[in-house]
Amino acid sequence: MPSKPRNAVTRYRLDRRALEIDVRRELEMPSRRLFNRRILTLGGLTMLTGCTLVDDASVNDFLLKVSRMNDRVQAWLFDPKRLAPTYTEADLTRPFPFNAFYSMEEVPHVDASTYRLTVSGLVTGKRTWTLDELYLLPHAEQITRHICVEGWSAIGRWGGTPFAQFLRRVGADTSAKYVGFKCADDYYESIDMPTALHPQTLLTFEYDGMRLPAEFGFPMKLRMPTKLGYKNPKHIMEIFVTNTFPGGYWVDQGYNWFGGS
Ligand SMILES: Nc1nc2c(c(=O)[nH]1)N[C@H]1C(S)=C(S)[C@@H](COP(=O)(O)O)O[C@H]1N2
Ligand SMILES: [Mo]
Repeated sequence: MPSKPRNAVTRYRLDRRALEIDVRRELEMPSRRLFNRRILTLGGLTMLTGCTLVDDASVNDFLLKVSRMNDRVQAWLFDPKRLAPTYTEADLTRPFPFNAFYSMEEVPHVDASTYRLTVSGLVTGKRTWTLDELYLLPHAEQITRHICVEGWSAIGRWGGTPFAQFLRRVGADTSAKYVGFKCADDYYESIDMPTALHPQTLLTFEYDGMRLPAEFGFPMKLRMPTKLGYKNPKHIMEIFVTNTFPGGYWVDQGYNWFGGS
């Protein structure tokens, strides 16, 4: 189990509503039911977290502790070999929904000719990559379901390179805890190493057989069918390997970090 990202927790502003949504979601997930039935009663949780729910601050603290506890439980429940469901062409959702923390008009337009992907942190191959170099990497495809916490899901077809192979290629320390992402908008994300190495985690350059359109994350989106939508960064500019908890755009506003689907 990864250790608790303690420092990160106290640093961040909390969004009470986001935390409540998170806790409610956790309670409803079938994969958590065993865990839930045993201890996920309000009384059980206050006991486990050592919280007293006397004021807003303590409710926030409680919800955040539940969320961090769930990070660890999810990481522990995560089976690195279990595959998310895949679908057929006939199942594709058309049109595929766009989502970001801004509207379609504000989508970043990354210039393909000057674009460089930076790979940094705990890797032996610190360098930048051009798109042409990235397009030569081994190719894989998936048709999977993207699930957004805002209440929609959609089946899409993505093409790109298996992320585990890419990490090995750049000499990543795969015993490190996190892989972090910086994006061309103000978005950032981080994931656990077992998910980074999962066989269905793809660094994608294509959507439905075409170059990834701007709104879906050109030049690349990390696609993980084992994680919720917000964990899948678009417009990736930098990938880094680290043991220091990097947080994420929504996580730092109170969303659950592990974000398994
Ligand atoms: N760079 C960046 N990546 C992002 C986001 C964003 O706002 N910026 N939004 C996330 C969320 S909440 C979702 S649901 C998906 C939406 O991806 P789509 O537009 O391809 O459907 O992107 C995720 N990755
Ligand atoms: Mo989302």
